[in-house]
Amino acid sequence: MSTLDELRERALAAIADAHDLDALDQVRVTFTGKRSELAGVQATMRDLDAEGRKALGQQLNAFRAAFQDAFDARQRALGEAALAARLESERLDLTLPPRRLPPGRPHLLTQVEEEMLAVFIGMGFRVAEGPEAESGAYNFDLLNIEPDHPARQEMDTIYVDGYEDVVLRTHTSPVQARVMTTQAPPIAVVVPGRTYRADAVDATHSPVFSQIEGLYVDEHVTMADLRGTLLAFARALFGSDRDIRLRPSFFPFTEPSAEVDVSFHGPGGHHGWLEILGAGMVDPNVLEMCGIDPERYSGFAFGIGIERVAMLRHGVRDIRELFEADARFLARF
Ligand code: 2NL
Repeated sequence: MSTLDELRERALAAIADAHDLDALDQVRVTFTGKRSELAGVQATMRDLDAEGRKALGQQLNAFRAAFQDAFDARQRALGEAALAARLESERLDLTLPPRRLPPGRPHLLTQVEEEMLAVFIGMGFRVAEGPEAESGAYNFDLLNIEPDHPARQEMDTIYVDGYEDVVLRTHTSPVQARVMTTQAPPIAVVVPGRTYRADAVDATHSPVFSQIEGLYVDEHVTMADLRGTLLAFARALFGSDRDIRLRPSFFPFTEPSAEVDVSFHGPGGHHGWLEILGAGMVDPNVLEMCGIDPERYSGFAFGIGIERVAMLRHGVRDIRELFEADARFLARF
């Protein structure tokens, strides 16, 4: 009997000594498992008479009850301590001030592009986009640019190495050709995007530049529609006091074609005209090649260089500023 008392002393001491849940479980195995001293005491039962068994049985029950109470209390205490430690280690200080990052903004070219697109979207144009690597068919043939046209020579066009007939698009017009070959009029799209020419870099030239081209095809579209659309555009972008003028020009894909100037009034009564874009009535050949009946439909098209507009609007004197990513330059806009 005193064996069990002594065993209880040691068991309760071991429970009190267990400093985590794993150690506590180990105490349970050691003192009450199949090969424990308790199991040894229990095995002596069969050598006892009925009275002895009853007495030992009560002692054993008392031992188990005392062990279980101490075990449960210790388990609860260790569990609460573990949770408290975890909550403390994962504590977030919500009063810490945030790290302030200098706010970024879209690149000047993106700002100007979005501003121009918004004007055309407001007039009912939709935005279309397409690939920068194009076939000669879409970049040239469908646009009435003949195989021997100087623009197709390696001197002006960047050909993609290893392909028979793939170029970096020299304008965004191939996207309009894609729209015309897949959609029926009325068509009103503006196409923004990067374009490529084999140009040497200087203050006004870059081999990579961006355009917005526009195309409107429907029944009865005339030069008056072209003029009204471009006048509304020029006034939205440059100011409601502006006028535009159209000068005769030539593009392979429009007939007639025009260069479009916007008026300006500078300080000291200084005034004049600034060229901002090229435009014209879509050549009936182009409509026909793109699957649109030129007897029924007519259209106008225009092309605007985004860099040029950005430079005019913001007094940027060298196109290279727009590609160098100098943070001091970019922060000005
Ligand atoms: C310029 C001139 C222009 C077009 C682009 C065009 C597209 C199709 C059919 C007809 Cl699919 N025309 N585009 C027309 C006239 C001028 O761009 O100087 N851009 C900077």
